[in-house]
Amino acid sequence: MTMKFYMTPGSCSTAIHILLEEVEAIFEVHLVDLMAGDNKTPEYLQLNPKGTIPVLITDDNLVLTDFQPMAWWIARQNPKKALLPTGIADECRALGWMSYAVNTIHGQGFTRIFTPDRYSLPGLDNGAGHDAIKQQGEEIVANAFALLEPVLAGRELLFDRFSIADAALFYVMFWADRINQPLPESCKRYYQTLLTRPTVRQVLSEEGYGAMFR
Ligand SMILES: N[C@@H](CCC(=O)N[C@@H](CS)C(=O)NCC(=O)O)C(=O)O
Repeated sequence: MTMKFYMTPGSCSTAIHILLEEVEAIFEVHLVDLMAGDNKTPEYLQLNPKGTIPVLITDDNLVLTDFQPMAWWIARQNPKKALLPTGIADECRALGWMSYAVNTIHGQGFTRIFTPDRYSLPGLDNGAGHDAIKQQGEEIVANAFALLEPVLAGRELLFDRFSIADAALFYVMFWADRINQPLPESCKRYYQTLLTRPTVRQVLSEEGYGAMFR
């Protein structure tokens, strides 16, 4: 069975798309239009009751519905592509940074910036309330990048080779770039280096961001 990949261009699924290209996977793309509510249809919720993208159905019919196990599966399934650093200590560090990107930078920061309505409280669900929630999100993101700044200083990648953690940090930096949230110097240089990676260019071009490279 061919793998099926449920994704939305320019979302967190972009990083999984990059990892699938890194391992030269063969997969069928199923576009999910979040704005149109494709992720809330009964058919989609049967596939992923969480109503989120990405979803990956593997060639042996395993349904993966969360970013981190999906990235882990892709890396573990393709050991020759070495998408994890060497040694258990660095593997754990990679999981730690991936988790920080997905849970903190995305889950706490960008979710407030992109969907402040989710955090509204009675009496706060007006424009000013949403602006305050977005500002809180921007602060969470800015603090996270400030924390990463010394980690990335003088480095092209988090470890000695491209890993699932770099893919996760890439998508949150890509979002910062899209909304013009400034990245500190080392984060910016790291992000710009990732943008030169062939799989990153290919995926962004396929997802409609080719103009970034012209
Ligand atoms: N924790 C989830 C996060 C995925 C997620 O939040 N995806 C967003 C798009 S980047 C989504 O599906 N949003 C739609 C929704 O939550 O209704 C994961 O690990 O996959």
